[in-house]
Order: sequence, then structure tokens, then C-alpha cells
Amino acid sequence: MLTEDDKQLIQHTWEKVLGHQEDFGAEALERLFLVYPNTKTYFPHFDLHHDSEQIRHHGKKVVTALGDAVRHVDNLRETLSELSNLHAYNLRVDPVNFKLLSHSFQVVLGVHLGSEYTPQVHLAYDKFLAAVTAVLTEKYR
Ligand code: HNI
Repeated sequence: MLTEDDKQLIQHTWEKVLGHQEDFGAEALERLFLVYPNTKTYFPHFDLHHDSEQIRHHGKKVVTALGDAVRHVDNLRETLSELSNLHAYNLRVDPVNFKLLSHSFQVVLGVHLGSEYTPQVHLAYDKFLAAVTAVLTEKYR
């Protein structure tokens, strides 16, 4: 359960993500594909090399969607409704992969926010990404 403090920490630190959506998203995806190669099976149609335009473009979309979720943190279900349909009915991404992407994104935040990514901020993002994942995977069954 996200507390008001968690929400404030997320919204405050998201300021540091703004302007870097593409870089942070691409790095999160590069880490995902390298560290957990099974995740690549969902992207057979992508060029997955370092600095691939497709990875950059997709990374930007993912982080922009997370930014929408940050802005509407009290209304995640409605905000993410279309993405939830897409992932459950069209893409059929196994929910375990969401944890892996969340972890990769948290590493990116840790690397780029440095000492600002305190244990409290880490916890807040962990809860936030779990809440996003819950919405994106709740239509599977
Ligand atoms: Ni995901 C498409 C957001 C997790 C595989 N995904 C999208 C799009 C967004 C998005 C935004 C683009 C939709 C559009 O174009 O209309 N994905 C998110 C978010 C998370 C997430 C916010 C979790 C935090 N997606 C995952 C995971 C996988 C995944 C864990 C698989 C490992 N997503 C995909 C695939 C597509 C996709 C595959 C389609 C890509 C394409 O362009 O063909």
C-alpha cells in the first residue's frame, strides 16, 4: 500500500527522470535483455543491439507510461486500462517478467539518482512498480 509519503517521494524524484525518459527507458530495457535473456522472446521483431533505435523508442514509451502513472498514482486502474488490455490480451507477457523490468528500472534510477535514491525512495518505487504491475497483469485471469 502506497502511503502519502511514498507518493510524495515518487512525485518529487520523478522530476529527475523528466527529460531522460528515452535514455532511462533504453537503459532499463538493455539491462533487462542482457541480464534476463528470456525476456527477449517478446521482442523477436526488434533490433536488440546496444543503442538500437527500436529499444530507445520503446524505452521512451514505457517510461512515459510510468510517468503518467506517477501523475495519476491515485487512479492507476483507469490510467493504465488500455495498457492492461494490451499486455493481457494481445501481448500475453508472463507476469514474472514485470518484476524483472521493475528491478532493471530501479537499478537505472539508483545509478542516475545516486545518493538521492535513498532506501526510502527505493521502497516507494518498489511499491509503486508493484502497484503498476498489479494493474497491468490483473486481467490475465
Ligand atoms: Ni510493455 C508495449 C508499457 C512491461 C512487452 N509496453 C508497451 C507499450 C507501453 C508499454 C507504453 C506501447 C503501447 C503502444 O504502443 O500502444 N510495459 C509497459 C510498462 C510495463 C511494461 C509500463 C511495466 C512497468 N512490457 C512489459 C514487460 C514486457 C513487455 C515486462 C515483456 C518482457 N510491451 C511489451 C511488448 C510490447 C509492449 C512486446 C509491444 C512492442 C512493440 O512495439 O511491438
